[in-house]
Amino acid sequence: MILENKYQQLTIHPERKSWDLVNYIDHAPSIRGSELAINYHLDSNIYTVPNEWDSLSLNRVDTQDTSHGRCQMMDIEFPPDTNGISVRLKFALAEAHPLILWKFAIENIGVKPVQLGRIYLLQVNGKGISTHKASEKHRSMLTNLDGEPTFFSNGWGSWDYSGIYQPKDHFRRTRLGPITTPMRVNAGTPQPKNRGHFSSDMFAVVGDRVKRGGLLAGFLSQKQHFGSLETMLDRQGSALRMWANGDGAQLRPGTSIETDWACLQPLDLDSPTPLDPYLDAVAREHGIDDKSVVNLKSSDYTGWCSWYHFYTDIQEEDVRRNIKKILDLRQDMPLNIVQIDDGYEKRVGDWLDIKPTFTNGMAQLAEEIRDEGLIPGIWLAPFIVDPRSQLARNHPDWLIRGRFNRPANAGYSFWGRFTSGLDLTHPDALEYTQDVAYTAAHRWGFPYLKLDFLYAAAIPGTRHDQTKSRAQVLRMGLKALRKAVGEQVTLLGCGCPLGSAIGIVDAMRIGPDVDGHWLPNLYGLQALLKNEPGLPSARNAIHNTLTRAFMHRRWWINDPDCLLLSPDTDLNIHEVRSLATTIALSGGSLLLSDDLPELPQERLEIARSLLPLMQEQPQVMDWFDSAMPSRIRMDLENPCGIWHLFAHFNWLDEPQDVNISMPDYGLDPKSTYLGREYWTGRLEQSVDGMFTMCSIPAHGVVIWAVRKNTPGAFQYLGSDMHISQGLEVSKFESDSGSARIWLQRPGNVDGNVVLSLPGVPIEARLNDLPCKWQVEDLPNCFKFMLKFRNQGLLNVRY
Ligand code: 9PG
Repeated sequence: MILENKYQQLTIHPERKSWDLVNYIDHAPSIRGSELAINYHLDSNIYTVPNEWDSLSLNRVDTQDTSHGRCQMMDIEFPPDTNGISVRLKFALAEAHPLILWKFAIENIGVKPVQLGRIYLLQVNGKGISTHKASEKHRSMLTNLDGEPTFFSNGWGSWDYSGIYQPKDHFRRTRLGPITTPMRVNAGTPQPKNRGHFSSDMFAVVGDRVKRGGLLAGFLSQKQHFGSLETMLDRQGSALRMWANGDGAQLRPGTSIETDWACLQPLDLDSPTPLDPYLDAVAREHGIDDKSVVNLKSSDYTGWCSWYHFYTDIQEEDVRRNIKKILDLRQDMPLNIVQIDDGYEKRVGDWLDIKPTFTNGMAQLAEEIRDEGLIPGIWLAPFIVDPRSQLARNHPDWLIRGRFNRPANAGYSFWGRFTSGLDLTHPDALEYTQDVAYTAAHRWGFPYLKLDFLYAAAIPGTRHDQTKSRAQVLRMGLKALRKAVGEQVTLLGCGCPLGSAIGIVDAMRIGPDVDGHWLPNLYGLQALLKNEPGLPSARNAIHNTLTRAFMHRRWWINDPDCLLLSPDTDLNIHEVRSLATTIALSGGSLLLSDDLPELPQERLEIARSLLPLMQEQPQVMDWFDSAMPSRIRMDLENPCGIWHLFAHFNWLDEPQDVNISMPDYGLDPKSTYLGREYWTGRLEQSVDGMFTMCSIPAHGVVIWAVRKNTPGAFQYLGSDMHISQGLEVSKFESDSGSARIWLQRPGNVDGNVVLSLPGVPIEARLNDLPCKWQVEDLPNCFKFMLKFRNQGLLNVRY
């Protein structure tokens, strides 16, 4: 039994009860002897299906049109086991994409309900996990990973560490146990302790850093189950397991369930966008065909958030002072959203009970914000409950239950208690969350909702409806919130298992909270916490912004969390610039979160230089090669031509001299390039495809605007007005002996632009007044000093 396209060949071996997958993409790992198994419980026994491979029946449908294009389909039916559990296995091999998809349909035609456990869709044991029948020849494993096997692990939720591991590494587990585990760990995903043993959620990539081939394994959605993956990396044969978590949900007689599609995609690690076939398939699976999913389509996704300066001490007056500052800054630095974060509510859970420090109530404040032409936004955590809330007291039956029928632990929060999760299968609890979201959006008037701590609906425990998996409950809850507020309201997911929200939210937090400390430093415990992967810190936030950059504009708008600019934090100026550069290059939202009236002008200028936003998806060059990626490329184009931004970060604790080498960013070293570095203004011409000896401070960054050198031509090389060093140009023209550049910036500008000219300037005028220039270090390069308001026309004769 074989399915084949130009990328892959799948062979099913009923006599071995396993299947093989050979990938034709160069050096991509292949799979030998993968087994399938569905575990379920009945009367405290564990059973495994399918096992009757001798009497399976094969229904082969040659090709079918699906949402993933034409697919070769194969349908295998296993006879029911003694308890009446019958299984169908469907394979679909896409003709136009390097994707093989498969899923189980499980039906209970028996007389007793069973509880589903792990549903293994892929299981090769490699060298590390020994099996009884493991003769060398039939050992099941991933092959072709004998160079430097590497694993990309995706964290479960918004805050959770995502990044690569090698055989010598340890998985980054939290050491804070029940305090934080429910918030950050999918209960179905193991947190391995041994070297070379790793896990992941929803999808993962295994690849060989030397051979440059890889294989993505994952699920196209998390509508039915949370998917988990586990590997043991070994040059001689790696293990990989992938399963859907049945969560012990009941499958009652006469009912059936289909898993989400499992998927394998071979890939070339050196392709600029290696994960695209998978990312696009996931988007299609959720009805996202248009790549811009956000509701804030016409305006920039910019604003201010109250959290990282005021925390829960926020008062109405603080919001008002910040609105006033936003209005004062409007001409120079337009911000759109005013988002009130946690702290206005009396207790988490009692969302309609507002603190007296919000004297006039939320509707009034929203109206004030709207009247100023700004977008009011508000934070809600509709699925988590503070046990001291009225909600918990009045409706104990709305809480997910754990051991001894006590409320299940949803993690410890700085609200000062272990929290609980709402049981969304209780119709009244679900209706309450819908009413809360509707009230915030439509009675109070906040068209932008930050929905936080969403994982709390998906913690393990007992619910009213015992037939639902945790993933089904969360998906249902998120859809109910979307339905309650309508399509026009912008939803930002946070603290959310990523897969559950695709196609529902407009934007998603993809990393831990930012913080005024470089490393986690909760309660001053830096020494203890510095390796905690998900705790608030600038480094942790930056890390995931880089490692999850590829999700941007495929599944939602990435939210890299806020930019902290204040000189009063523990971050030095280089760290602030690294944060600003990462956020700018994420292509996602930009929210400031300082007390704006207190910010010194030179720090505000940093934010100003990021506006308007560059909304492109960045390319993180070394996402599979460094645990903390350091090189980003973004390609830009406008009337001043085509150019690239190359960022290089120095994550070491001491300064570093680096060469910015064109091939490292995918450019041809044989051409010569002109580059201008944004933060220092340094100008360089490449020698042998390199800008050499670029010194970068500890935790700092350089960001070069790189343009192909066209000798004898008139060229724009950059400016100190915008981090892109080019998007400030709205029109550009030249003829023999003169050139004109139209510049567009909000407000008053006092800056400079650098040009390369075919000759020496004879005269330069800005908006018809004479302007000064200066010779730069590179031949034919000149810097023009400009002062204008909103628009500047620079006219140069040479
Ligand atoms: C408001 C904050 C902000 C922030 C969110 C989220 O482990 N914890 O106790 C924990 C607390 C806060 C937190 C994440 C984890 O942050 O990411 O932007 O909205 O809630 O309470």
